[in-house]
Amino acid sequence: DSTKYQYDLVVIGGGSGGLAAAKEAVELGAKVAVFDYVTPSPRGSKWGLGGTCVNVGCIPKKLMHQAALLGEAIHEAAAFGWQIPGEPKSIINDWDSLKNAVQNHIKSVNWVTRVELRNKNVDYINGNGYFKDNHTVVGVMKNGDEKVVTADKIIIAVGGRPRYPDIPGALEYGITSDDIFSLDHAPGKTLIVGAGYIGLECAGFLNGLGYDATIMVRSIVLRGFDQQMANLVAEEMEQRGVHFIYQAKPKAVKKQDDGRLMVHWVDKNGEMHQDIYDTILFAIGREALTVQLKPENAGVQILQENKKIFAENEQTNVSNIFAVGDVLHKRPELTPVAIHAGKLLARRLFGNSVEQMDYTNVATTVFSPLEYGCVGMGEEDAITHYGKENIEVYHAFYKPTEFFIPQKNMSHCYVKVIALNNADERIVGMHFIGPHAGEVIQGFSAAIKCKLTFPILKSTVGIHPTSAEEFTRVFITKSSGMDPTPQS
Ligand code: FAD
Ligand code: NA7
Repeated sequence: DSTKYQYDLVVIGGGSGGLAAAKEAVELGAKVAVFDYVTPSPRGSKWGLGGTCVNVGCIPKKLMHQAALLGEAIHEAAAFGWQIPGEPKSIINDWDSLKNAVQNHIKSVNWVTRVELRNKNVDYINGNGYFKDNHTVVGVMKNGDEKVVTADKIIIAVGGRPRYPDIPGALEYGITSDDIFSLDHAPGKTLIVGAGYIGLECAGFLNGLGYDATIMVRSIVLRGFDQQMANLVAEEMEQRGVHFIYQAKPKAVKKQDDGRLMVHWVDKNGEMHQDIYDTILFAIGREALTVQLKPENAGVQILQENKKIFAENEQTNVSNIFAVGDVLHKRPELTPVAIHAGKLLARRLFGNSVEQMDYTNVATTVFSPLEYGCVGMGEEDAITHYGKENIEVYHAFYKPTEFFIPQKNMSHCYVKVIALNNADERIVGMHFIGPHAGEVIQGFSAAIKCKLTFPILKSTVGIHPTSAEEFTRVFITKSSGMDPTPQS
């Protein structure tokens, strides 16, 4: 009997997934409350409603990436005949303007989100939620007061926060992606620890903005992604001036008298090294915020290994408690994934829908200086899954038209299509390195959902002159051993 509870649905976490579920549920007639609370980073950074993506993720990241691309474009413009008055100053001289512009945009999004919740009659509670039992959530407000609410159904959408390594000085002197976009001073010479996509993206835009950026790689670059593509992305970054320290782990961070940071690290032979940086940014992965929820009070199980929640069809082991977004075990940590799963879940809970979230073939893009977009399997995964003899890999390096006049490096512009070599030649992976990779790969991900085959791709007429059309032109197979570099 749902009438015995104050709410039909309480959502803990007002980020991408939680807000999507809450908004969809009220549209379907449910009475809904959302708890959202941001615990300040060890460095003291805090932000408003809307979660990681809006405040410290996708949005500020894309804006800083764009700032870096514009710096590149100013220099290219001269080659096309633009008269640039004086030498353009780099952002090094004016980090504040960039940071303020980005933060002002974020604040406007926070505001719009709040108004939207009010207009839709979602009760927003700015409290840190935890379970009292499987129908009761307590929110600890900023002043320490507790607000207790009961609900028929509860969705956990608390996302995660950056991890720090357990080494002296890391917490004290290091920053993470939670701090970089609102840093009150220019980052200067920066060491980025971690070579996942967040590490690469941060290093990429910092280098593009004119800062000295170094990435410390523990093992490989972009684990989980196609490794040929990952290495091309890293090579391009290296050519643009990003430094890489491979097979190394930080051991200690110490603050010097002049305020700069001395970082000690160990290489694969066990030898110690050190260097001085202005900023050290850890991008070594994220930890789900589930322990703070006191899940044991509700009987919700979390995995020991990574504190994530295993939830078949977003339902936890407790039948009235659900989970979406980054807290889910083995699901892509991406905003549109959290949003889509949240919406579909709300429709199943309150709208008689039976549609389940499909987590396969979700496209993604790494916003490295030369972007990398992909959908489906990487080459290694395709080989593991289907066997090398059952796939065909088509590939080509290509030359974007707009790269010629400014004589930009095109040696890493590359496309790869992985198809089965059986009768229908279904495509199981598409990979693209080049400008606007996200824009390029999005449409192809719809085609893959429609079970795109290699013959259909070949019969697709390209749009000239674009980089995306290179996908319709690939014909060289890796197995043929033919040279994939353009002959003209
Ligand atoms: P979140 O958006 O993290 O929201 C969770 C919310 O719950 C937060 O506001 C949190 O403070 C709050 N909360 C936590 N615990 C409690 C509690 N106990 N009580 C109340 N509130 C609580 N994804 C992309 O798709 N594209 C990108 O380009 C991209 N770039 C990224 C760049 C960076 C630097 C980072 C860090 C992430 C990026 N992501 C990107 C990932 C994306 O941000 C996440 O996948 C997405 O935000 C997950 O949504 P969520 O709803 O699971 O959690
Ligand atoms: P990822 O993708 O989990 O990458 C973490 C990176 O940090 C990866 O290169 C790791 O190397 C490295 N790592 C992990 N632990 C350490 C320690 N202790 N020391 C040095 N290096 C380490 O995390 P991101 O932060 O980039 O992104 C997290 C998610 O958020 C991501 O999936 C996005 O979807 C959004 P490894 O390969 O393990 O050797």
